[in-house]
Amino acid sequence: MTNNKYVLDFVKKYADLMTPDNIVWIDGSKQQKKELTDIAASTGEVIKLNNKLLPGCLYHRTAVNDVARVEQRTFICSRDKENCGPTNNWMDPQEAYAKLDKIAAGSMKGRTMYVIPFSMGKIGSPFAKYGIELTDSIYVVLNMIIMTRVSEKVYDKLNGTDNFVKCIHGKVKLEEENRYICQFPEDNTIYSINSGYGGNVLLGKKCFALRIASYQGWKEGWMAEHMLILGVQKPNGEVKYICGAFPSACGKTNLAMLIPPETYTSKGYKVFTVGDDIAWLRKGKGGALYAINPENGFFGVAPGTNEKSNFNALQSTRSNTIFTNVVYNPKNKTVWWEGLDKNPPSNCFDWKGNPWSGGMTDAEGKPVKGAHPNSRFTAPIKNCPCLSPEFENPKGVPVSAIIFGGRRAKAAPLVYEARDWKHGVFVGAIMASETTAAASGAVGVVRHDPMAMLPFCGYHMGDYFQHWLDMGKKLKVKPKIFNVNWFRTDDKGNFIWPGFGDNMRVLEWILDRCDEAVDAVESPIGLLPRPEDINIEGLDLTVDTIAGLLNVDKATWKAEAKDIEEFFGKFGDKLPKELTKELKTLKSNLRKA
Ligand code: GTP
Ligand code: SPV
Ligand code: MN
Repeated sequence: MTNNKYVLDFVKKYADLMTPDNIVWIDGSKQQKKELTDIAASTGEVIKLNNKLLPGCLYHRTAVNDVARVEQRTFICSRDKENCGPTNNWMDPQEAYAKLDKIAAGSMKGRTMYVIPFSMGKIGSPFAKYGIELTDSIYVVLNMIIMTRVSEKVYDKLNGTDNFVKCIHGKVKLEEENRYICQFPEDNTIYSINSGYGGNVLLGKKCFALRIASYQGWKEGWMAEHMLILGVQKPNGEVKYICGAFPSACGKTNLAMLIPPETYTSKGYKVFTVGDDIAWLRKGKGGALYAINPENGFFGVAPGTNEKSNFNALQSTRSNTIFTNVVYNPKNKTVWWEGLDKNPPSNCFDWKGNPWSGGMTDAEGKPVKGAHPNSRFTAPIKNCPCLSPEFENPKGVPVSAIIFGGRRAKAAPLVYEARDWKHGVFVGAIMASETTAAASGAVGVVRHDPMAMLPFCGYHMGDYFQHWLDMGKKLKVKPKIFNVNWFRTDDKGNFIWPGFGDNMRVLEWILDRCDEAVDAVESPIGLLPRPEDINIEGLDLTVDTIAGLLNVDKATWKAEAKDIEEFFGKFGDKLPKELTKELKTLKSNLRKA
C-alpha cells in the first residue's frame, strides 16, 4: 500500500460515494492474481479453460448490450466547450461529476472495490505515466494486469505527488441508458460507469493512453497515437521501425505481427512487433522521432485470427490469456471463433451463452455467428513470438516511416507517399474509413477518421492538427509519411490485394523510399510507386492488377476533395492554414491532371 495523501484521499472519496463492503489494494503479485481468479471462477464471472491446452487462460462473457466502445456516450469534459472541439461530445465537468456521482452513489454496496496502481510504459522510463484505477470488476483487474504494468512500485514513482491519472470505474447496473465514459483532461481524471467492456473499462487503454495522453502530449510536446509499431530487419541486419495508424479493426494487430512471404524470409527479412494499438512519440536522440508502446499486452480482435492470417497473434493467446465473447466449448474447455479454423465445434455456447453448434442457421437460413464480431483476446505481450528485443527499451525506437490507412473500397490506392511532413499531416487529416464492429453503431459506413484518432483525441482536433505540424518543425530527422489501403474491392466486392503477410511487399517499397533506393511518380494526391516496383514474386496476380490498385481516379478524388472541404469546414478558425493550402493544392492538381 501507500501513504501518498493524494492516493488515499482519492480512494476515500470514491469509497465514501460508492460504499463498497471491502477495499482490496492490488499489488501485482502472482498470489493475489490467483486468489482473484479463484473468486471470479467461483461466481461464474470467468470460466477457467483447459489447463493443458490453454494454460492459465480464462473465458468471459459481457452483457449482451455491452460489447464495444460507445462513442455516443463518450465525453470530453473540458472546462471550456471550445477545447473539446467539433468531433467530440462535450459535457461541462461539474455537471458530469454531479451526474455520474448520482448514478454511482452506493453502487458498490455488497461488492468489493479494487485499487489498481498501474504504469503505462515501463516503470521509470522517461515516457512512463502512472494511473490508479478503482473498479468493482475482477475481470477489469485481471485484464489490467495483462494490459499494463500493475505494481506497487508505481506509488514510489509518485514521490508523494498527485501526478497520476485518477481512473474511476463502476459496473453499477450495466445500464446502456446510463452508461458514461467521461474524460476530464484538465483534472487528469477518467470516470466510466455502467459498462464492463474493453475500451470502456480498461481505463489505461483508450481513455488514458489516448484521450488523456493526447492532451498531456499537446501540453508537454509529445504525441499519443492510435498506432502499431513494428521493426523490419533487412538481410544486412539493419532494423527500421514503422508506425501505422489505422482505425479500429482495420489491421494494426495483423500488420504489427506479420510474417513476410517466403520470397522475403528466404533472403533473411524478419518482422518484430513493438506494439499493436498505441504509440507514444517523442523527439529523441539526434532530433529523430522515438516511439514506445505504453501497453503490456494485446486486446486483439479474435474473429479472423488463425494460424495462416496471424500466426503470431494466435500463439500469443495460447497461455495466460482472457477470451471475451467468443464461443465456449464445454467438452474440452476450449474456445472458438469464426475464422479460427474450418471445423466449427458442436454442442457449445455462443457469446450470449446460448447453445450453439457450427453450421447453425437462423429462421431465414442465415448462419448464426458463435463469436461476437468484436470478441477479443487479452494476451500478455511477452507471449508474442516476434516481440521486438527493443520492446522494453525505455527510450523507445527511432521511427523511419509513419503509415496511415483505412478501409476504402475504392478511393485510396494501395500505397502513396506524402511529398513532405506538412503534406503528410494533410494525408492523415483526410483519412476516412468504413466503420467496424469495434464501436457500437452501423458497420461499413465511410466516415472521416483523421489519423485514426476520431474517437480518441482528448482535445480540439484543429489544435491536434496544429500539434502535428509543430512536432514536424521540432524534428531534425522527420519520418516519411505514407498512406496504405489493403481493402480495395473488385466489382464483386472481393478484396483485390491479398493483404496480411503480403503487406510486406508494400513495406519494402516504403523502406526503399526511406533509403532513397527506389523512384516514385507524381500524382495529384502524392507520390506513387511504379507498378513494377511492387514485388509480386510468388503472387497470383499481374503488374496490371497492381497498376489497377494504384490507380487514382480523378472523378472519385474530385468528390473526395469536396467532401474533405466540408469536413474541414467543421474546424473553423482552428483549421491550420497549412491544411487549407494542401487542400487547394490537391484541388488544383486534380484540375490539371
Ligand atoms: P483494434 O484493436 O480495434 O484497434 O484493431 P486493429 O487495427 O488492430 O485490427 P486487426 O489487426 O485486429 O484487424 C481487424 C480485421 O481486419 C480482421 O478481421 C482482419 O482479418 C482484417 N485484416 C487485417 N489485415 C488485413 C489485410 O491485410 N487484408 C484484409 N483483407 N483484411 C485484413
Ligand atoms: C479499438 O476499438 O480501437 C480497440 C478496442 O482497440 S478497445 O480497447 O475496446 O477500444
Ligand atoms: Mn484500437
